[in-house]
Amino acid sequence: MKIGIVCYPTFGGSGVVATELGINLAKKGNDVHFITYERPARLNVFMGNVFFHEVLPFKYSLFKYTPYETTLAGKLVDVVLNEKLDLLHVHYAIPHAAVAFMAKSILKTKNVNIPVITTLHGTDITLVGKDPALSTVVEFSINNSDGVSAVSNFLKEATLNNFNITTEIDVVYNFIDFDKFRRTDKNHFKKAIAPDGEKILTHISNFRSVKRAEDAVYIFQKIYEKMPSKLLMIGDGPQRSKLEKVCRDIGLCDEIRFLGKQGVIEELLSISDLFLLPSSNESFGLAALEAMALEVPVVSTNVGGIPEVNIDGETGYLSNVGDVEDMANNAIKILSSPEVHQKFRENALAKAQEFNVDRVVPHYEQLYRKALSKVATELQES
Ligand code: GMT
Repeated sequence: MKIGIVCYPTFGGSGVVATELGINLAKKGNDVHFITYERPARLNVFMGNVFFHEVLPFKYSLFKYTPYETTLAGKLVDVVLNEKLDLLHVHYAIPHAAVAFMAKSILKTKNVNIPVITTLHGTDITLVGKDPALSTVVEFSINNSDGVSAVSNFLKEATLNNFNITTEIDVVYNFIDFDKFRRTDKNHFKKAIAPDGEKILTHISNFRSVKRAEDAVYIFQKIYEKMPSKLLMIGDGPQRSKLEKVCRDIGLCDEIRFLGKQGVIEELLSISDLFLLPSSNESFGLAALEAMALEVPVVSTNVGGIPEVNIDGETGYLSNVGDVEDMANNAIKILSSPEVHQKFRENALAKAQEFNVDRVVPHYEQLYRKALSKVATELQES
């Protein structure tokens, strides 16, 4: 099959899922065309059947904003026609689902009926998408997709509750490629970060307010009072300088390391003892799943789709949003006993295996087949 993938090319979860999906579809022999404004951050392999089409900004003095939607639609039409794509899979509804609808409509005038699959990832529904400024467009473009998936049961329900949805939504979870995400011995690295055997706690996010990364710092402060420990803050984003100030204010700059955006997070997770995910909203929590795949238990909030991944009392613990005290106590409970820690590690890995790429990617392929036959039936009927 020849598949076009549209996504945000950043380290954010939707871009990661889209890129890993594309790589795995290519491994299965499909031609995969990424169409986006930058090479996706996780697209760091060379494969003969993976292609990247950059959507370049179009500048003109009249434009206050670059008309990205228009240039993306133009590029989609061009790539579908010239590369003879069989389907388009767009990740994150805004603006990708609406742009795909535009491209599909243009292509229909050229006698090409391309199936469009939309994958909903999170804030495209729960935060940004339900804003009245965008909601009618989001609803329309979901209803006019040929296949729709959501990354958790929670997100599917949230979509049905927030919008008037007339199309079927399949739940296709985030997944893990265990060829890549396997714990490796990085003891030399661990020694550099924690020379005296301190516990290593990790938080990974894009430091947007929904991630409540400052809670990770305050949770760490409480853990540090009880046991020698270090905190790795991985990623970057709008809250970073505020977070660095918090670390200075509480006098823990030497114990908290800001590592910025990292490409090979599996190595950093390989030296981690516990993962902190204090988000106020999370439709799935890919970062938690990646930690669990590397045998790192997760202390998180209990919102959104997180309980579908992190099982309370088994793979980690769940607390109410903002309950820093409870999250710190839970972390201490896990880290204080090597036996308890080991049990949580094993459970985390076992749960992560349920989201193995080999189990999840076939669900996407099934969605593709369904969309292709829907469009074929439409053609026969027209
Ligand atoms: O929805 C977002 O905030 C953006 C998106 C991203 O691109 O980072 O994250 C979402 O998609 C991930 C992959 O499906 C999920 O694992 C994250 O839970 C989800 N983030 C939120 O819901 C906040």
